[in-house]
Amino acid sequence: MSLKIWLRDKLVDEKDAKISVFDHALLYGDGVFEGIRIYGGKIFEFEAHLDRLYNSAKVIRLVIPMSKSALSDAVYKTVEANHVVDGYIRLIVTRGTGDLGLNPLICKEAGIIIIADNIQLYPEELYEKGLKVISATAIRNHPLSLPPQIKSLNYLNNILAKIEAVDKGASEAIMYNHEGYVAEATGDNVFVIKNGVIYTPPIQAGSLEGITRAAVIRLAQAENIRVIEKNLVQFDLYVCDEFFLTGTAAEVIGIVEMDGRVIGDGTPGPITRLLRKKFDEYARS
Ligand code: PXG
Repeated sequence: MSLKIWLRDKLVDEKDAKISVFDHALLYGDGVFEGIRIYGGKIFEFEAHLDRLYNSAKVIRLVIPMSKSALSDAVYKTVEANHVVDGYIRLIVTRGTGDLGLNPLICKEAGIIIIADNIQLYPEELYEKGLKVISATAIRNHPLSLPPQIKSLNYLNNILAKIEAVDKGASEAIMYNHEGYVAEATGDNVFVIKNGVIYTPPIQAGSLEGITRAAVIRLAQAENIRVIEKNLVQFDLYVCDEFFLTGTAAEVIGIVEMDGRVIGDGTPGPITRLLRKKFDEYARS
């Protein structure tokens, strides 16, 4: 079935959803985006996603040509037009049409693209068995180069890390920062559990401020599980009792092997399972 896509200021057929080859999003990866879930017709943590989008845009001096509430209406209209109940929204703001030069400030108006589609969830089996990850040699963006908190259309270093994972037969790659501390996975935040305490790298270690991450921290604390934000090194991941990732696409998923080391007993642990269940209940509540 052909989708209805929001393009600039209206819904168009998928076949007509086209942007200029002079859009700097294409020429330079210049733009920002969000990936958002819809559970049972409700948009998950929509405010937080909108806030992150507008903050990312502000930092790269991209003016989103719509208020938050107008953009929110456009997202709801796109969801309704595509009859999405359990699905995924990709909200993209491009720098807009410019010329072949780098200067973004000559681009007249930012482009808005909204895609709402059903998604194929990872098979349940993957959540039961857990994933294999590797350490990437490609590091996360240096914060003085491109702040990792910006959810930009520039994912090349994460893509290089993902290629390393695929080459080694793993599902995900763990990325470190310029100082060697754990930052995050290529599209997910990292958590480990040791002696019943949850540890996750601080955002300052070089990760995106994950919205799933924040929800899982709150859910863990509600279960009286301690969560400590602390710089982690590779050793901490190898010797933890449990290891899981959080993200919009993966939700909460256990890691059972890293760089050839078995994590815990080789299956997603009890706290990981509990948090996955709590997350599922929360998302659908
Ligand atoms: N780190 C990075 C680098 C990300 O891109 C996350 C962490 C998790 O954040 P949220 O807010 O989703 O909990 C992301 C998530 C997708 C997709 O298809 C998502 C992301 C990137 C690429 C694809 O869901 N971002």
